[in-house]
Amino acid sequence: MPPSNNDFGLIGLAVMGQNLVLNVASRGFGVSVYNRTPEVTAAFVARHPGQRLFGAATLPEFVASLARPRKVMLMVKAGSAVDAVIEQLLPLLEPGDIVIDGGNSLYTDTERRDAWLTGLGLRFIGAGVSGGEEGARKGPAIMPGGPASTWDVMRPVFEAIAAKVDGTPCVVHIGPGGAGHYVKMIHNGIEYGDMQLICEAYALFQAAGFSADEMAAVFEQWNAGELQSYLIQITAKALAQKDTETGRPLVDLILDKAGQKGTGQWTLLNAAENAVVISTINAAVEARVLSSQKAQRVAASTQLHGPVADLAPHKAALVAQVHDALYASKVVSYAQGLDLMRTMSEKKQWALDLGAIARIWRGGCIIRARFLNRITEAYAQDPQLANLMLAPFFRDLLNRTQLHWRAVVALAVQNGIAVPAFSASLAYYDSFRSARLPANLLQAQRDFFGAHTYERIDKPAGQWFHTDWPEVIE
Ligand code: NBP
Repeated sequence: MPPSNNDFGLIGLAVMGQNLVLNVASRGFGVSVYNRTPEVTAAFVARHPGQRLFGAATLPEFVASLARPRKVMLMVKAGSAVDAVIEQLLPLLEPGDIVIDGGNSLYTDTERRDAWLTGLGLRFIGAGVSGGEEGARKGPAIMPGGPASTWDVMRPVFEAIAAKVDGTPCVVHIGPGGAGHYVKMIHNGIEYGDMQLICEAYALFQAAGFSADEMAAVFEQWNAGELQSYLIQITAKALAQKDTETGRPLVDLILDKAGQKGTGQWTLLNAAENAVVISTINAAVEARVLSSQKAQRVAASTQLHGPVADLAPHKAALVAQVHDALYASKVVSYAQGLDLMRTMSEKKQWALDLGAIARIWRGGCIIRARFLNRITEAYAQDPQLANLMLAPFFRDLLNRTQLHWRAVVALAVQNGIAVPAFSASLAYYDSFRSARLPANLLQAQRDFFGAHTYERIDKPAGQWFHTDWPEVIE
């Protein structure tokens, strides 16, 4: 006899869905599951006997197995599949039922779906879920958007399945509408930045002649200190991994073409729309794009000249210098991501709690890291903080590390090693701390060719001037 009062339903039994279901079931909830391809459902349920799992062969059977108000989570491929599943569910649901999209949906799609379902009397939550397969199974970071009243209903389930750090669940109500998926998008953008910064450290160590094992030891050591993070930890393990076929370090055999699924590009587009600088994430996305142009790079490598990279003489000093360059660049990257979230929060009136967001990112998700505590503390001290770099802890850190950071970027440039994220972060830092930038000349140029006018430093702000510039004879 099929159940009629299961607590939770999940549609989409691929990697994320399966692991999330096991997580929910392990917390004592009765879970119903459905997958478009029914064989997947049957095989999944058969693999997990003894759990409170009900595998429905049809959607009506699935919906009928759930207690009211029904709580249905979608873990299907982002995009049109989400709309297709919602369309199929609509005739089966009743007002008050809750649909949760846990995939990586674009936040504007979430806003559209929120208006659509709310208009039909249903309740909708767009929830970012981070942590990949392992996070889904053991506890992800969850970023749910939607109305606070719907969050109240879902809170016990979300808090039970989320990762815990110091006993605190890595989930918080992010804000209304698309806020949850928006914050997940920024999380992914920051993840791009973190990964690229680590890869640039790796490139420098390689040029200095470090073996993969030596590098693994450095990352291992860093993981015991201020840079402790999941990404540093897995980097150490990835570098230490040997290929079973050749015995060589596996990383040496992996093709240097990076893939991407689009959340980084979405973040860039959003930053451009809001005129917010996220140059570290930008550099990271572009680095992946350039990496994918392998054939062109191989052809260019024989035609375009650069210095022969030799950082061997710097090997001893490099570990401490690169550590600081990585740390400082990471701070800049987070400062930029937080600035973008603050800007969007004001524009959309989401009232994002940036300190709480940093707190839930401490566990479960890919960017989990020790230093996120410092971000939470910074916003606790000053909720109106304009830029993370100005919080006392981060200001002191940047002041302390900037000389090493410069040394690393200079060394990289002199040796022809591309460090786009290190250098973009440093340029942001130097621009941000410059009381005067060369934009005065830029204003002169604009006024010269377009009569765009300019303000003067010796006259009150808001007074605009135009000069009759000399005629150009070509
Ligand atoms: P996928 O993104 O690969 O999606 C596969 C699932 O979608 C299968 O269950 C498939 O059913 C179902 N599906 C598709 Br495709 N089209 C459908 C349709 N028209 N109607 C109904 N079902 C459809 O799965 P995933 O990697 O587990 O990711 C799920 C979501 O979580 C995605 O949005 C993803 O971006 C996000 N996410 C993934 C990760 C990760 O590490 N993988 C991490 C964080 C977030 P089928 O079996 O019948 O083909």
